[in-house]
Amino acid sequence: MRQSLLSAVLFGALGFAVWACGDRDVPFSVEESLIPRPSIATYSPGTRTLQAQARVVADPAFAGPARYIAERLRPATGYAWPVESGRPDDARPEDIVLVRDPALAHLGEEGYQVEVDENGIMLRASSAAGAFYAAQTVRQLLPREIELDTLDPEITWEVPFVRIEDGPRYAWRGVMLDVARHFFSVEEVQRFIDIASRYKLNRFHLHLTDDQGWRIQIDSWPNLTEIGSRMDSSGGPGGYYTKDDYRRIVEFAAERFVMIIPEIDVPGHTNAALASYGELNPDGIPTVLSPTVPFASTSLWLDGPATLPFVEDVFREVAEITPGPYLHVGGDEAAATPPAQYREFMVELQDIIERQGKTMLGWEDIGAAELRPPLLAQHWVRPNRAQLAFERGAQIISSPARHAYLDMKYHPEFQLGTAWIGFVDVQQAYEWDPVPEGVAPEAVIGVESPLWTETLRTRAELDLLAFPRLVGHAEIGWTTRPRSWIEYRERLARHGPRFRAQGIGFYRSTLVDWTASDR
Ligand code: TNX
Repeated sequence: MRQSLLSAVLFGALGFAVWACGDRDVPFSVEESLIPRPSIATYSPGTRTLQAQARVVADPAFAGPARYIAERLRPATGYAWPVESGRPDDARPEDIVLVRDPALAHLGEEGYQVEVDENGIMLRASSAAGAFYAAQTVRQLLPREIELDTLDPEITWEVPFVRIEDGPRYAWRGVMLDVARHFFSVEEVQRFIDIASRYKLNRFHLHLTDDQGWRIQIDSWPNLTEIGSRMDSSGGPGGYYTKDDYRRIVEFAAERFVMIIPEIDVPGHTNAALASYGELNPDGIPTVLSPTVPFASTSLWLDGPATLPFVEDVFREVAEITPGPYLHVGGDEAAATPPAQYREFMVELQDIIERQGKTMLGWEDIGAAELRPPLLAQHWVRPNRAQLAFERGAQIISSPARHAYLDMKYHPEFQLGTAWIGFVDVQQAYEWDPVPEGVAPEAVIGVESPLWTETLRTRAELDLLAFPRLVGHAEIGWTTRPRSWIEYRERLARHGPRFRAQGIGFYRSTLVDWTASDR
């Protein structure tokens, strides 16, 4: 018997068991493999099968999400999935219907409902983002083969009868990719964004500059890319994004309701800039571009006459190509900058950012300076710094290295990654709360998972470090339900084959019994 048939039978039986309990919130419901876990999911016996003549019928405001889901459904089903603008009355029972319903505003900007029953498959939301997340949920309710790019004529495309009502815990659900230590192509970045959006992440932070390389075109300071981009942490040739490349990333992300957060790290972590322009150094001589700059050893020359104009030009040009309201200024590990100068510079920098019409965001280290709201600070290692920023009125994004850093080794023998904070296995990556000590819960706007790339060069290496930890973080950022590792571990195991179908090369942590769901 085909696995899909078998699982359909099992699915039905288990679905019935859960339904029969009459419990809307069964914590260990075995049939469920959705990540992140929805607020409410009520299963009932029965399934709906996708039909060859089915269409996607959507409110005109949801044309984007409708096209997205149709594109996903076409390759594996082989059905045409025409997308049509219309209301529920225009739909036939076999259609997937996306309904705009302002009455669902109480679920939040990103909330949605999914209803699968004998009448059809109905997705409801008050905004397009909610419709997109509803579509991602339906995608995960389908057999995993829906992820394949080739036709699978043997599958019956069944969706269990279910009623889901869902919306996020946090507004900020992010992932960061360090493209400075090793450079990743536009296509690699887009693939990563696409996968992140499947797990309902909505922020993509690009760490664009660091000691080892400068990765974004700045027209008024061309050496930054002419010279500063031509190295990476392995001594390789590096690379950079032209402004058009960057715009392509922004646009691709926006179609998936992901906002790009660009980071230009100042005043530390700046050797690539210092090597590009002598006037940013006290002796007027460019430094040497090098893959092995010691941590926290570099700083812009803050007394230099060229430095503030340089910083303003860079942030102005980045602001011009960034539709989102935030500019990330880094501000971390500026040990080579005299503390008083650091504080003064950060205050000037906030003015520069505001002149671009943007809000300043920095690593928690910026808490040292007298900054004012609106301000965002990203917690990574010292809760007291995050607390300082919070006391100055900052909102906090939580990225504690001990749990959220995707570049930490899973265990001592793991071949890739770093371990300065210790080892972070899948359980430790899942078991934490985003509220740092000393910070009020309402000041925390979300979570973000940084993927630093000192040791990572390829897409396969990114996958291995990011997955499955990132989807656990996505769940922490999204779900409003109480979480338990014991429950999650099983759900994650059931999700394993779905990673494979998506072509995600995840780390098979021994804490998870992947074999239970293997074919
Ligand atoms: C600390 S996190 C850094 C990065 C490194 C990372 C490695 C932060 C703000 N600074 O420069 O890449 O550790 O884990």
